[in-house]
Amino acid sequence: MKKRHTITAALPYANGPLHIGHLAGAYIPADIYARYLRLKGKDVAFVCGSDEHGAAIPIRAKKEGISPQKIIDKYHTIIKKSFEDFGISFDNYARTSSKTHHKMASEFFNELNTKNIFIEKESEQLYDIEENQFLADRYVEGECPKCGFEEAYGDQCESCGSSLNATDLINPKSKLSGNIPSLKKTKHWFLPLNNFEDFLNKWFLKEKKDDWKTNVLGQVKSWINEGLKPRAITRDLDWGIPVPIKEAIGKVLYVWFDAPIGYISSTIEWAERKNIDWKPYWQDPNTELVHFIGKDNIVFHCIIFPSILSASGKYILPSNVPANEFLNLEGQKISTSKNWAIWLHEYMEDFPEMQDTLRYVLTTNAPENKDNDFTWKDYQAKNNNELVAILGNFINRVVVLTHKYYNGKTPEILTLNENEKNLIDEVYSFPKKIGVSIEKFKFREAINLMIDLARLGNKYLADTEPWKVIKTDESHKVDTIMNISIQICGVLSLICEPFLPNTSKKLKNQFNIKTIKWEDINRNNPVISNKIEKSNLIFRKIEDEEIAFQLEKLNDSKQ
Ligand code: B3M
Ligand code: ZN
Repeated sequence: MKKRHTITAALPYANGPLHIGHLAGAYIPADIYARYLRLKGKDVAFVCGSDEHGAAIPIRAKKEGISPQKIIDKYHTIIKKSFEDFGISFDNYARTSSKTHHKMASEFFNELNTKNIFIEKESEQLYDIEENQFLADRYVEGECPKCGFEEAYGDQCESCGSSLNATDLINPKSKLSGNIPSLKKTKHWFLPLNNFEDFLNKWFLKEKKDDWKTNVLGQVKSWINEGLKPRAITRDLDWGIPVPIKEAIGKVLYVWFDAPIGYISSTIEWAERKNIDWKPYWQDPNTELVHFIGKDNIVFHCIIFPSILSASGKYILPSNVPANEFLNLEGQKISTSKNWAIWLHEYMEDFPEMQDTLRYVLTTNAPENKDNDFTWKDYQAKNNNELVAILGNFINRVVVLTHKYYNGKTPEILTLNENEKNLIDEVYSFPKKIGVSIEKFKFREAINLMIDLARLGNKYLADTEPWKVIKTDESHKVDTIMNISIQICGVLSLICEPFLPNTSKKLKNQFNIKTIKWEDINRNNPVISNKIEKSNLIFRKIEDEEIAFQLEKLNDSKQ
């Protein structure tokens, strides 16, 4: 493992609130990874921020009838609050409208421009005569020339993931007026990706990448093999970071040029606050850089941004980009425009204090290797049959029995039989096994292991039946059973932290456990305290009516 870890999660556009697809795609996996590494005592910078440029913002502003500035202020606040609500533990959450970021993105452009990396070219671009505006990116939609998807944007197709130039679209239509665009000449600065093919081939095809997901590698290799084309990194728009040279007055940087640099700017802000140097987090080869994203962002993180970083020459490249596939909702694609989504701020109103339930369901059901479906029925089943019936039930039984037999005090182990020795070994093998899965970005596997430990605890109680043994327990066998069970609760309280941070906090309080390093959770160091607090149940059952209400709400609000 490297010495230092820079973990990024895709910068959400500040043009709308967050939904469950966002959490499942990038933020929960990134948060599990960051929390786990911190528990291992690693030096971690986990950064993110709002993406406040690009056509997404003025389009939303037009729809809501307010200024782009009001839009970003409004949604930045809502998004930031949702991340806090769901315990996404960013070290810094920045905004790309900040001074630090404008400066950093401009410096990147200037550096590459001085090195003559870009090509300047006049070309015909799509133009809406009625609206008096060039149509790029989300201002235009049409058929994807690669896969035939009819709602591809001017810069990419979200269906097949290809990156496009607006003029590649078949039957393009202006999103502003619905008109068929005409063509108009304009000058732009292009990043000639074709010049980076050697670099990318070497990095991707020659360096070992066995630990990368096959879906990510497959996409990237096929794009490289098809041959890469120059991509304009400037736009004729009035919203964005001004291109910092005289010849480009009135033009702004393409949002996907500046946004990934936002990860660096966010790290700079964080480092300034801590009074440390940001550079090792981006420039020292002993740093592991990992980008957590959804699959529609692969091209930008695996081809375009690495090319920009390599052109500068000072930066490290990502060690991994564990992109997730998409999460569908009740069998249909999540869609903001059709209002087919579960919005995080609304979830919080309907299920206050139940953030961990959603984290749990979205992790056990994460679209790690293929698209997956979220259904309210499954959400209820996972909550009731796993969190309540396995984890909650085990904890509750241990607390109740310890209070009944020992007044909340932990009894001592007197003797251990072979089975119990093996059981204790097994209990303490979980942190290691879970760590291995997390380090491979297999978060479903990791969280299932965590629940397996609670299952093991339940089985132990069912097999040993302390409630029967206690009646004739001259040899104090129950002391041992309860001591081991309390240790299992202690281990659970620690290893559930990356997945269920609120629950972990409650359990640690209840069992009087202090946080220790992940490696220190081992059998030489029993996780146990003298006293256990009484407390309310940590999970609650979800009733059929609550699910029926959610389904009705979802269907009624569909547009
Ligand atoms: N703003 C796009 C998205 O939400 C985006 C990511 C930027 S990461 C640098 O798909
Ligand atoms: Zn496509």
